[in-house]
Amino acid sequence: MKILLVSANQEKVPYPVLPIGLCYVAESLEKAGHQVRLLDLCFERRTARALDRAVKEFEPALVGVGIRNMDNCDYYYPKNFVPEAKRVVAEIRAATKAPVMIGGSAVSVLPREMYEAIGADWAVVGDGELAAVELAKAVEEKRDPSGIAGVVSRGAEGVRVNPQNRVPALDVNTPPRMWRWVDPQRYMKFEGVYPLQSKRGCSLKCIYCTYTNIEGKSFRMKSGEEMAKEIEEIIERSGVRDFEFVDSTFNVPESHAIDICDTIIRRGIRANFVGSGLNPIGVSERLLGKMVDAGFRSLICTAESASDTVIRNLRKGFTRADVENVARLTARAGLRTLWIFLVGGPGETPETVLETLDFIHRHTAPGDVSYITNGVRIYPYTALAGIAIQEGLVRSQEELIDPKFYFSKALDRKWLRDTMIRHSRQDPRMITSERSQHPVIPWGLRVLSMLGVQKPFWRFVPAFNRMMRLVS
Ligand code: B12
Repeated sequence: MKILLVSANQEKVPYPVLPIGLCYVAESLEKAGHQVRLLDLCFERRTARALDRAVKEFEPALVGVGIRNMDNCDYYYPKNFVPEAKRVVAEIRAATKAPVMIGGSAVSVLPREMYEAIGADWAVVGDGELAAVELAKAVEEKRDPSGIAGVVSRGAEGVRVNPQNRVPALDVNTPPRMWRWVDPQRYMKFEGVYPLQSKRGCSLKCIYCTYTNIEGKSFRMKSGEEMAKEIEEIIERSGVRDFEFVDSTFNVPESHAIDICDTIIRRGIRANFVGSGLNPIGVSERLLGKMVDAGFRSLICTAESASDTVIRNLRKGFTRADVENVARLTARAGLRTLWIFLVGGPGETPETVLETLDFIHRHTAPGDVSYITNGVRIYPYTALAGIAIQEGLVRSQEELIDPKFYFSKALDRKWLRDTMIRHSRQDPRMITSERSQHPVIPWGLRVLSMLGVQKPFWRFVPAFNRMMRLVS
């Protein structure tokens, strides 16, 4: 059967990201014997025209739309991507009578509401590899797919959301071989780095996070050998050398991260890993040493806070001492770090905010940058959503399809914003999420990329801040 897959994501902040999830689905459908094409709308100005042309040329019997983002999680410059995704599906409907299935992380976060809002025939929640193949088979055989695991459908009794159908281990998946489906080089013209996934699942308990809802709590791994082979093929086939692991956290569990690094080192792969997520839980000097030897050039450390009170309330499972230790170890290893902070959660006060700022100023290395988000996006079916409902900030999980933000009652929002601005004037290594929405940034990234400057480009945040101060 002919299946057209469409990547609806057009977001360019912080940079355009390759549709890895949709490419996994494309590989699985093809392996199941279907004829598959992928239309990437990321750089497409006139989506209706592109969709119409693709449908007329290919005449698909089923269309699958990948929806990555619901919103940009930014309190000050909110962007809601749901209307955009809805428009794409309407444009597909205008071009073809083929049924439409949707999937992607946005759908997994809130399956029922996204399904209803977008107006697709079916949705897939969680991993797409198995569910999309079974759904396509049912469509081909003109069977009702509503009983298939991972499928969301509409029936006489309303919307039915079936439990996810997760792949047992990543080794069983065909690698997403993205150069076959999209043009990776277009992405590389921005800060684009090639995404790799070495595992799915997250065992952590952070109260605001969606990862366990999307990927589950238990780890499903790809072995070091399989990962290394995948990287070698990417380098050979697409010429890309800048990578980032999109695992929820790269270093948990540490034994797996070490296996990945050891295999990369043993096979002599020459690549740059520029943006993998590091959680301060149990970061060892041994792991960082291996990461450097494997080609890791920089890290993204999701500390979220440097106040013991807030870290405890967010159930991060580490302490400020651990965060300080990571700062020491990464500096010693020569690994530049982008520190991620999430300010305003339960129990946050002006004092705890100042503790985090003190950490940034005194403990992060001169080459490091800190990225700060004010206000915590309340995601449905998380512990934070429960707290917000209890405190009367939101009425139900369902309304959280529209972005709502948690701000501790002990914080004055104006004070918080002014404080962040004042501190980033003193310390230009800080950037707030609202500042990162500046329209000049995508252009700056393109220029740096054209000049062949080494990634990560966030190391130019201090220069950007100084330049902005001159012009404003
Ligand atoms: C790594 C990551 C990043 C990296 C990306 C690096 C890179 N080079 O790709 C960075 C830090 C840059 C980033 C940025 C952003 N991110 Co992000 N990111 C993630 C993370 C951790 C993993 C995404 C990923 O690649 N997964 C791996 C793939 C294989 O999984 P998948 O996409 O879900 O695909 C599977 C299924 O969904 C399904 N599927 C996918 N498509 C389709 C289509 C069909 C038809 C079907 C049937 C199935 C299907 O099958 C796939 C295979 O099983 C997720 C959280 C998570 N654990 O999912 C957040 C997440 C996707 N990000 C999110 C957001 C909001 C953003 C930003 C908007 C925020 C920001 N301002 O920084 C930007 C947007 C960037 C952009 N241009 O679009 C949200 C999206 C939800 C929401 N609120 O809208 C998530 C879910 C995190 C969260 N806050 O809950 N992100």
